[in-house]
Amino acid sequence: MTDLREQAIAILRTNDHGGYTVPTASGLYPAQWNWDSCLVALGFAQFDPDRAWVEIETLFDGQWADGMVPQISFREADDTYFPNSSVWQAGNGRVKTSGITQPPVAATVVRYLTERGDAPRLTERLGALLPKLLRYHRWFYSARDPQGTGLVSIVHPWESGMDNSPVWDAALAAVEPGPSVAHLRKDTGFSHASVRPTGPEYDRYINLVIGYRALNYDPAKLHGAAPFLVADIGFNSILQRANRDLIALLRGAGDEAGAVEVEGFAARTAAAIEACWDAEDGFYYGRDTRHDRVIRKPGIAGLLPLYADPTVAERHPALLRHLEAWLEQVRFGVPSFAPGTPEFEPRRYWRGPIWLVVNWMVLDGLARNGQAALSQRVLRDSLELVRQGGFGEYFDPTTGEGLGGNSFSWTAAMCLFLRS
Ligand code: 2M8
Repeated sequence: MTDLREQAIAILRTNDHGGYTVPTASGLYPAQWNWDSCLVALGFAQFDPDRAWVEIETLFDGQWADGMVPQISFREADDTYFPNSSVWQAGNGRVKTSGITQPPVAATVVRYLTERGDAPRLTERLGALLPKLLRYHRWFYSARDPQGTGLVSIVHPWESGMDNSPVWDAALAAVEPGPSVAHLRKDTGFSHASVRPTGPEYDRYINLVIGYRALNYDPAKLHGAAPFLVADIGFNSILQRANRDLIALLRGAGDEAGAVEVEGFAARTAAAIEACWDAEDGFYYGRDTRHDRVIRKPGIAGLLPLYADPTVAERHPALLRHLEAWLEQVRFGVPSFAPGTPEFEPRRYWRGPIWLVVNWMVLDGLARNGQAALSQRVLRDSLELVRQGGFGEYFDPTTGEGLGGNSFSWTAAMCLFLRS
């Protein structure tokens, strides 16, 4: 039997469709996904540094003129996916894309690749990417936080990457469902319907897309009109970490003006994330911007301020007690939603299962916050999941079973990266 490293490398090589990596060999996602690609680059970096950079370069080839980097870049036949490019009808003239974005991990990954220092033409490549990263971050603050609150809002649950987390339930229920799209869905042909988002959720996902398409995905109109507008704590934490990494990259490259500009974004976001701390519950919660209310739901996103800021654990040790309590109730960490709650479903998409990419963010945040023992626990669990559950898309925290798409790229990438 080949070892895990060889298996993981084989998966990334197989899913490499020529400069970009599809998320799975199963056919479930026949395109390039934004945060999948960035996180997959962390895996490529372990055996092919040049290829790691290519993944990011290809992703930024889909960047829009206004700076947005889309959730999906459609680069091959996409009729096994719904909604595909013919539904989105979007792009930048070169690449067909969706019309929304995803968690901005790019600057964090580029910093990691830069600090490894082992890719060919590194200075030139970084020089080409930095202005694109800067435009991407500027876009978030102008398009998604026009009032300058420090928290950017997402306009679709898909932007969060945690599609049907219970955190969105109330905000999504307030969205008009539109006509049923049950007959158009393709995902349930690949994964059992019982583990995928429900029919009512999908109807609303698509109705949002249709509404945004009618506005030509114009950010100036979208922010005011979006029926789903949420300042997610996880998304903002990921952006904040990326802000810090972008500042380091810009300063390292001698772009002081750029670094100072991003420091301005980061200062606002640091204060706004801190204002999301709920002292009573000892947890971080995001806000429903559209309905101006706190979303008091314990999703894994509420742990991600640890990933954004190495001083969180010292300020709020209560946050760690939540994580410890979650870990006591499952065999493997970290469930994507608090176990023991009525919404927790260990096998259904983002309502309880484990994703290794989020585990990495949690364990990295814990280590940076001086929580070595907890960080090691999450690392051990992550590697054990692959050893016994294979390279699935995600894992059941109560049994460790691998679920969803098989030969999954970011699971393979995390296996390589976390073992390094
Ligand atoms: C899932 O999301 C897509 C839509 O973006 C889907 O279900 O069709 C999520 O897990 C998301 O975070 C991920 O990027 C994508 C591809 O792995 O799949």
